[in-house]
Amino acid sequence: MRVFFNSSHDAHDGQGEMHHGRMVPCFDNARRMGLIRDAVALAVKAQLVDPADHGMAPITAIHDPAYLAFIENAWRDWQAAGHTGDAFPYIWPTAGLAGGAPTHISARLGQYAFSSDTPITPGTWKAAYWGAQTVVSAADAVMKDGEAAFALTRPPGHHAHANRYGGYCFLNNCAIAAQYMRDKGAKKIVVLDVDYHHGNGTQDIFYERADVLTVSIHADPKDHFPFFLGFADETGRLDGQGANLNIPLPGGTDFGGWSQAFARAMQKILGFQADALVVALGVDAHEAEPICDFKLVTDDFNRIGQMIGRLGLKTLFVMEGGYAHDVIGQNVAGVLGGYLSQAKT
Ligand code: Q9C
Ligand code: ZN
Repeated sequence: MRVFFNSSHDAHDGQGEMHHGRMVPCFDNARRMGLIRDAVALAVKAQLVDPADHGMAPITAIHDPAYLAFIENAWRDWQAAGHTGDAFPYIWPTAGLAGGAPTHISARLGQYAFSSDTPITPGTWKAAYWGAQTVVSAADAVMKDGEAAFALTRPPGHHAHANRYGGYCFLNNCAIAAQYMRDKGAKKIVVLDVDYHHGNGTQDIFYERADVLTVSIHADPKDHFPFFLGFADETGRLDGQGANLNIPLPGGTDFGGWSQAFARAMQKILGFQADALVVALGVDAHEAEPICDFKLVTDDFNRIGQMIGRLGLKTLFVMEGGYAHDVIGQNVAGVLGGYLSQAKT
């Protein structure tokens, strides 16, 4: 399988994040990528491909210009304010406290961040920009010959909205890829999100559109991140009514519960008759994951790959979460290997 690799990923290098009241090393760290790359190289005869530069157009097709300008310049502005550590927000515009148009970097961090777990570092924009180029390059390859590809990148993307960052995500790579595929002639796209966390950004970006079906299987937001989106009654709006499916699952879910959810997702996806599939490939549903509480084991990820292969769609895999260094490589390789064992092309 072609594996498009974001070799600029390590430019995003957070020193730490607040976790249960303490600063801890960032869960989204550079080591993840090498571990996944090496495991995938062994398991699925990966051909590593460098991304081409498709410029800003595929990114501005999804994200607001003012938001992009903010992310691109945030580190410079933070440094100009005299700060040397990673940039984090500490105040947010909330109901009753949202007046004016403040220009200070701390106000704008709160304006554009929806969570406080996501550092901005000197190379964040470079890593995120090349991450988007990595998924666009992979999407381009899939559209050209119909064969599957894997975009191996960090930072992840599925939590990012058109104008908000958080949950370790800045640019919504899956949304950028889906829109790019639309622009290259695919009429209907499915984004299937198997990351442990709800794909809030992807849902929001396509919520009023009928041409992109968003499906997410995830930990119930009533007690899991991102808390404020991802409930079962969110089914789309206006033209997009019926084109969003959330399947929230309780803590402790094992493959029995997860695969029942997938069966529901599969019915919805097959009924939609899409031209292509984008998989938001997080592997953080594994039992060893540090910030998650599902109970999948490594063999289950191969089964997930097989089930995705049986959907019979042109498929682009995009890396999302997965933080347990001992198992993420095997789990990603398992999905891709399972897919290849079932896919027609
Ligand atoms: N220290 C993805 O898996 N972090 N993002 C909460 C706070 C939010 C995970 C922990 C988890 C986001 C792509
Ligand atoms: Zn996740």
